[in-house]
Amino acid sequence: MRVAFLGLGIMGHAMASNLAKAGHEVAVWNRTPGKQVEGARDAATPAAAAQGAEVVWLCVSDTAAVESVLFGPDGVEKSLAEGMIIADSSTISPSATVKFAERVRAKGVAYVDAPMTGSKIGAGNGTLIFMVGGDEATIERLKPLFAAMGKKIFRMGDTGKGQATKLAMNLQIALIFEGFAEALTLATKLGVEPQQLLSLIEATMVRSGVVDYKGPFVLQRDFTPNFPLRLMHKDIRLTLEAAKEARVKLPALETVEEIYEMATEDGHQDLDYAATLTLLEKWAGVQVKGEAA
Ligand code: NA7
Repeated sequence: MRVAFLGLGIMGHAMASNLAKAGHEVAVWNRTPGKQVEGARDAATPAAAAQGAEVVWLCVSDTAAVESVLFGPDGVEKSLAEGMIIADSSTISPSATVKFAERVRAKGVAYVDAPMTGSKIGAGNGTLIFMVGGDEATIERLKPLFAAMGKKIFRMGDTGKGQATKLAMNLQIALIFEGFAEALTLATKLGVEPQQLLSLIEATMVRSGVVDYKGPFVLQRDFTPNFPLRLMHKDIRLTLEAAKEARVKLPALETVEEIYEMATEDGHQDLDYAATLTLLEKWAGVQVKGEAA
C-alpha cells in the first residue's frame, strides 16, 4: 500500500522501517529533519508525504503534535482525498481524536485511532499489540499494515475507543509499577534482599507482566528509556483529563501523578518511568540493588 508515515521517534522509526521492509511504498516525514528510513522516501512536509497516499499513519508525541501535523501549515489536511485513511498510533486525548475524525470525515476520509503497547522492543521486531477504534471495514483495509508492525489487534469500538483503552491500560502500568517500587523500597529499608523479593514475586500471584519486564532493569539500576518518564507522565495527565471530562475520580492515579511531577523536577524526565523509584529511595534513604548491580 502507499503509506505516509509521520513521526520518526523511538516507536515511529521502527514502525515505518517495518512497513518498508514488508514491501509497502512508504514516504516518511519527521519534524526535525535528518532521520531516514531505509527503503522509504523522505518528504519535506506532512502534506508532501500524504500526497497520493492511501493511508497516513501518525506516531508523534501528544495531542498538540497530532493537531499540528494534521491541520497546521503544510499539514496533512492539504493533501486529503476521498477514500484516504488516517491512522494515529500516538497516545492522545480520546475526545480530541473524535474531533479530528469529524473534521476529516467531511472530506470523505476515515480515521482510526490505533495506539499500541509493546514498547521499543515490540516496535523493532514487529510484535506490537494495537488497541484500535474505528469502523470495521476501515480496520480491515489496514490489516496488511497492522500485520507488518504488530502481532495482534484488538478492536475496542468506534473512533476514540482505542485511545480510551490505551489510557486505561497505562493507568494500570503506572499503578502496578508504583506498587512494585514502593514494595522494593520498603523491603530494602527493612533489610530484605531485593533479588529475593523479586524471586518470591515471580513465584506468587503478585507476579505481573510489568514486574517481569521491569524487575531486571530496576535491579541493574538501568533506567535508560524503554518508555520515557515524560511520556508516561503525559499519559497520566491525559488520563486524569479524560477522567475529569467523564466525571470519574481516580485518587490513586492523582497521587502517582505528583510523584511524576517531582521526578520531573529532579530532572528524570528523559529516563525510563522506572526512575520514579529513585524518589522513593531518596525519601527512604536507601538504594535498591540486585547482587550484580
Ligand atoms: P519520541 O521518541 O519522543 O518521538 C516523538 C515524535 O513526535 C518525534 O518524531 C517528534 O519529532 C515528534 N513530535 C513531537 N512534537 C511534535 C510536533 N509538535 N509536531 C510534529 N512532530 C512532533 O516518542 P515515541 O516514538 O516513543 O512515542 C510516540 C507516541 O507513541 C507517543 O504518543 C507515545 O505515548 C506513544 P522530533 O524528532 O522531536 O522533531
